[in-house]
Amino acid sequence: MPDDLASIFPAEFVWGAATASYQIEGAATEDGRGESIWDRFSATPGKVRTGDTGLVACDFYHRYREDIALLRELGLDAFRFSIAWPRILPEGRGRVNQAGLDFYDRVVDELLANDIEPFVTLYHWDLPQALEDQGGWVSRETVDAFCEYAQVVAERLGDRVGRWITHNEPRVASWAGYGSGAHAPGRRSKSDATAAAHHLLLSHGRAVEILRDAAPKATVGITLNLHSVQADGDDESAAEVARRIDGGDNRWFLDPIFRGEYPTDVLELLGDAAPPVEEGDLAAISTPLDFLGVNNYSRLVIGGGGKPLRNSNAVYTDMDWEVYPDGLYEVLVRLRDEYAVPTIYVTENGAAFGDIRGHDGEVLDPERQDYLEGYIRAVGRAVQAGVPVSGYFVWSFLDNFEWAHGYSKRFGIVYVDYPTLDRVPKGSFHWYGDLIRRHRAAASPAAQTG
Ligand code: IFM
Repeated sequence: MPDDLASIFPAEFVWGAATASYQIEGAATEDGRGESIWDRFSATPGKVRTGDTGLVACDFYHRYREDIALLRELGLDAFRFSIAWPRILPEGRGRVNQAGLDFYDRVVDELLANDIEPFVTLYHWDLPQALEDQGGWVSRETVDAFCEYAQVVAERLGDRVGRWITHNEPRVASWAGYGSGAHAPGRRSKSDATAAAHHLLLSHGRAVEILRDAAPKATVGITLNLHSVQADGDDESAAEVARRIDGGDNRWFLDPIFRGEYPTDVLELLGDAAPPVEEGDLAAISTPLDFLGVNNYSRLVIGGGGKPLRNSNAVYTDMDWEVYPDGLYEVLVRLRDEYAVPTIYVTENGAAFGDIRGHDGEVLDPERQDYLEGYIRAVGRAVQAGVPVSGYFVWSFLDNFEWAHGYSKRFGIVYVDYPTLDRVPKGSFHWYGDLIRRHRAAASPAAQTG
C-alpha cells in the first residue's frame, strides 16, 4: 500500500462528516417541535450525566449556515445529518409541522449551494414521545407511523436528496433503549428489546420502497454499528461467548437484512423473548438495499471465563474503547465475504478524547489525528482488497451531546465551547482537510496523466 494515504482511494471516493439531530440541533421547543423520548429521558434525574439535555446542544438549528461554511472550508463531499421526527410530526403521526420541514429544506439547500451532498438519516433515536406513550418501538403500530413520516419527508426533500439512511444503529435503539435502559426511553425488558429491534428493522424494510417511490433519485441504505468480536486464544468458553455476542450485536441485524432470516442460534437463546415476526416481515426487511452504512469504533476481545479482555498495550479513548483499526478492516472484509454487500459507506468512525482549549485559543488533538489516520488507512486496505467501500464519514463534525454521557465526551473535529457556543476547528480538522485536498489533487486528471 502506498505510504501516502491520499493516493490509496479512487477518485470518486466520498469524504464526509456525520452528526445527528438531537445531539447538535438544540431549539428543542422551537417552531412547533414536539417532545422526543430524549427530551423526556434527559429531563429525568439520574439518566444523563450531570443532568445535561439537548435543549440547546450546539445550537445547529440557528447556526447551520456558519457550520456549513466550516464544512465547505474542510472541503467535504458529503454531510450526514438526521431529521428530528418530532419536528415534522410533533404527535408522531397525523399533523405535519411545516416549520420543521422548512428547516431541513433550508439545510439541504445550503448544503447543495456549497456543493456538499446531503446524506439524510431518518431515525437517529429521537422518537416522538407521543408514540412512546402508545408503546414505542415495542408496538407494531410504530412501524406504520415511521412509514408515514418517511413519506412526508421524502415528498418534501426527495427532489434534492439522493442518499437516504432509514435508521441509525437499530441495535443501540433497541438493546440500550428497551433492554438495558441506558438510553431513552429507558425500558428494561428482553422481550421489549427484541420486539423493538424487529419493528425497527421492519420499518426500515417498508420505508425502502416508500423512499424509492417518493424520491425517484433515491439510493437507500441502513446504518448498523458493527464490530469485530474475537476470542482470545483457544479457550472454548471465550469462543462461545464471542459467538453469542457476535450473534446479538452483528448477525441479529445483518442476517435478516441480507439473508431474510434471523440467526437460529440467537433465536434459540432468546426462547420466549424471541420477537413477534409475522408473515411477510422478513421479506420486507430483506428488500435489496443500495448500500450499507457501517459505524465502527473499536473491537471486543473475550478472554478466558468469557470476560471482556483489556489490552494493556493498546491506546483507549475517553469512552474506554480500544483503538484497533484492524477491527474496521475485518468488519469490511466480512461484509463482502459473508453478506455480499454491494456498496458500503463507513457512516461513522471517530474518537472521544479530553480536548482542552489552549491559552492561544487553539485545540490540538494529536490522539484523534492518529486514530483517524489509522482507521482511514484500514479503510484504504479494504478498498485495495476489493471491498466496495465508497465513502468515509468522520464522527463527528462537532463536539456534541453524547447521550447518557451528556457533553462530557468530545468526539468532534470541531471543538464547541459550550458556554459561548463558539466553534474552534481542532488540529484533526486541519489534518482531515489536508487529506481531502491531497486526495483530490492525486485523483485529478492532471495527476493521472502526469
Ligand atoms: O454519538 C454516537 C452516535 O450517535 C451513534 N454512534 C456512536 C456515536 C459515539 O458513541
